[in-house]
Amino acid sequence: MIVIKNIVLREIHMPLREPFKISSGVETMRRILLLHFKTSDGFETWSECVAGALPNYSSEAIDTARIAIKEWLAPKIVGEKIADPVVVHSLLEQDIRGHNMAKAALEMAVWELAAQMRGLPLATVLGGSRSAIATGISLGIQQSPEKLIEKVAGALAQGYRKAKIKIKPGMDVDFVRAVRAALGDDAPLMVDANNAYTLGDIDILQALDDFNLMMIEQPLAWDDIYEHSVLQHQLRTPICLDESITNVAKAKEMFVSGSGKIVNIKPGRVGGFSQALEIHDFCEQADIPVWCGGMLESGVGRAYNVALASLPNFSLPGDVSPSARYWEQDIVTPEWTMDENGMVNVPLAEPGMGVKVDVDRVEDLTVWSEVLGE
Ligand code: OSB
Ligand code: MG
Repeated sequence: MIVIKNIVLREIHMPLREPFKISSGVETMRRILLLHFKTSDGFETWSECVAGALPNYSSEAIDTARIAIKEWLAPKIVGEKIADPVVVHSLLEQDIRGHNMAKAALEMAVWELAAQMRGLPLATVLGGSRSAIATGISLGIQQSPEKLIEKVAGALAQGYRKAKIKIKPGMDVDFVRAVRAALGDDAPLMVDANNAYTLGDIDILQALDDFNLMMIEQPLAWDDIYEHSVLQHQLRTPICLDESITNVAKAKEMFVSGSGKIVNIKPGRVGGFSQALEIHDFCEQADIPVWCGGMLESGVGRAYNVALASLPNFSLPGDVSPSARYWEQDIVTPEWTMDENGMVNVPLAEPGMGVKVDVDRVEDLTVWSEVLGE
């Protein structure tokens, strides 16, 4: 039985090593909502809410997540007897619509506590089967094709198994053509549009078909399934949905309507691990490959992503780059590292998420904090 005694909610500020630009905005300093949990029998854990500063990815943002967690979600679980982490998702869904990232920060922490209590690695409790994760890099929009070529070439030389190029209208076909020409036919490339196009842009999107991309991620509206099906039927390149897949029912809609052929699973976007596992299992039996996306997480959020990405149907490289790709210094020890073959190890040597939080560093980075519960 898990009983959460209290949660310390805090915001930390972590400067990114380089600005991260997507079609809907740029991030230079990551505002991160961190949660620290204590149970009635002395277990502790940390989790991260992956909402960004602005609601430009989903409708959530760090400020809405703070209110959702404090006012509506934490009160549903603090002090309650939780027999198993699988029940938390439905507890949080009860009468609260949306706020998936806020829900996930609570739900995933309960899985981590359960892993500690069972004496098992988090990855094992989730059903993971891999000891290392193939890793891709997500590259923000660059000023010029030359700059982008340099970034992609550098990343592939470091060992990354996939390079994801952010695109937007006017910075798409020419950029991708230049990278393909410079790096050759075999370079593992994909693009992510973060909703920057409409069906009216079919010519641009079909032009991308010439570059043998692994996939085109979320070209159309953030909450769309239908128009992606219209588009997929006119493209050879597989569409990968990210923003639109907010629960397992959306993955089923994608499958039956042919809106895409690949799913990017981010546990934050889908409300936590129980939905992430359901999506994983559905896609596995429907023969849809999945991979683990990222939200520029600190080492805490990354631990949850790495554990999830160890499941068998995560067959494509995930956006689970090592700490040094984002931060001068991460808030966990050991920091996340990647080997020269682009692999990040799944921590399997000890119970739980496998990294320790550097509490002094977190204190230094804290902007505000508050205690929920006793
Ligand atoms: O669309 O996958 C995305 C970051 C913030 C918001 C949306 C996205 C991303 C990324 C970053 O692509 C991936 C990473 O964490 O490395
Ligand atoms: Mg994306």
